[in-house]
Amino acid sequence: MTKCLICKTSIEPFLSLRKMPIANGFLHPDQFTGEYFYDLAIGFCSTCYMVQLINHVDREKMFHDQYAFFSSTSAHMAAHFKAFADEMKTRYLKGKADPFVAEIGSNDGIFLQHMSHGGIRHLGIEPSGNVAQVAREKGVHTISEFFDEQLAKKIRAKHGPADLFIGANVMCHIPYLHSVMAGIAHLLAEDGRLVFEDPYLGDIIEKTSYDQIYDEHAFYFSVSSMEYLVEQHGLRVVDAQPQSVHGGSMRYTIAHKGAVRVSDRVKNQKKKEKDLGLNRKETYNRFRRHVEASRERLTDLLGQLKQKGASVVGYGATSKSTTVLNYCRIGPDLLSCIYDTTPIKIGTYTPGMHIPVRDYKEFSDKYPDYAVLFAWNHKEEILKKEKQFSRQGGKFIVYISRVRVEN
Ligand code: DWN
Ligand code: SAH
Repeated sequence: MTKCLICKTSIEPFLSLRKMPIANGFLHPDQFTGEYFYDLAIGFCSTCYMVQLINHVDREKMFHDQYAFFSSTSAHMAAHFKAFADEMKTRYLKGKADPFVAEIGSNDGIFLQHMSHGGIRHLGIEPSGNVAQVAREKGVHTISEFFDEQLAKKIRAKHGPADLFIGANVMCHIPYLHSVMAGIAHLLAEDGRLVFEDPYLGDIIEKTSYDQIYDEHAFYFSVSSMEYLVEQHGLRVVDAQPQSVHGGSMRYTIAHKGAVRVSDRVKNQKKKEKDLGLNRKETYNRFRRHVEASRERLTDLLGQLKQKGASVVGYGATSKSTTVLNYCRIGPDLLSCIYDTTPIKIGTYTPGMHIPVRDYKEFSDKYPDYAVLFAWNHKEEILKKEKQFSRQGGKFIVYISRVRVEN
């Protein structure tokens, strides 16, 4: 029996996605033998409503000096983080004498660069050494460590309380969330705010975006489960704002209990979650059936295209694609390669299924008939960039929310 990481009661597994490699474990042929695999499965806690992984991969296997995800590869995300930073400055930092901003999972400095350039005292906490170094080169103060309660104490002793504590697509990556929340409660100034965003469970269920399920994503948050967690640390969810990025995210604003009025949006969102059935086991069983149907449709479609002799590639070697490729058993026989912009991924092979990753600049050398859009969350940006592909008759295959060929 597996115990809930948040409330310690037992969790109910509802979907098993087979043996999986490390989602960002892009590799070279000499590393194929001995590649690491684990059982990817997810469960629901009917006590605190937290949806979570059943098995966890050691953090050092995922976050290290060769981490393959660089936040600034998307211009749309760069604009999102600029707007996020501007809003935070106006709302919470204006008029403060010498504010201090901390961010976990600060990656290549996509958010904190806007604090650094504004002369604001800041600290990035980013364990993946290579992306942290890129941030430092942009003038962003960064330490390469994993954040937890112990580190929070050290940071407060050195820098004083944080007026603002930020996290984007990182909180859901940390299985030891109680330590993280206890640390934040200790570090946050009395009138400080914790503001973070993560992929939203409601969107994952509604869109059948099962590809959000992989080793790095230990949790799939809702406002209801977040409330349960933070209240155990003297904190309160005071706002919840849906975001369109990463296929549908939620931005949570959290403060010390009693410090701030709770927005009506929190109550409204919790009502929506009940209506969506996020508190019921049946919802997750239905999700499993939708996932299985999606796999069948995608593999059928790719099988038919192969029979017809069509050329098919992938676009965007995302972490999410590792789940889809391995769960659906899609290999180089069905997809000849995947195009991507990330230098560290180019020339490698995808985890588990070993499809070659090529430079996106070569995509136009000889356009394929079809391209499976694994970076579906960046669809607008990619479609704009690849107008010529569509113009000369190429078609994108999208599998979220349903499998289809886009015309
Ligand atoms: O939570 C996480 C999110 C924030 O980022 C991490 N656990 C890991 C990572 O997940 P992902 O790999 O699924 O993220 P993206 O942003 O969907 O990845 C985009 C991929 O697509 C990158 O490899 C870059 C590539 N790309 C491209 O080839 N052309 C992206 C864009 C925008 C493009 O135009
Ligand atoms: N915030 C960025 C990066 C998200 S990827 C964005 O939204 O684009 C997740 C990042 O969290 C990785 O860079 C990883 O190294 C970092 N991370 C993982 N565990 C962490 C921990 N315990 N403390 C701080 N950062 C962590």
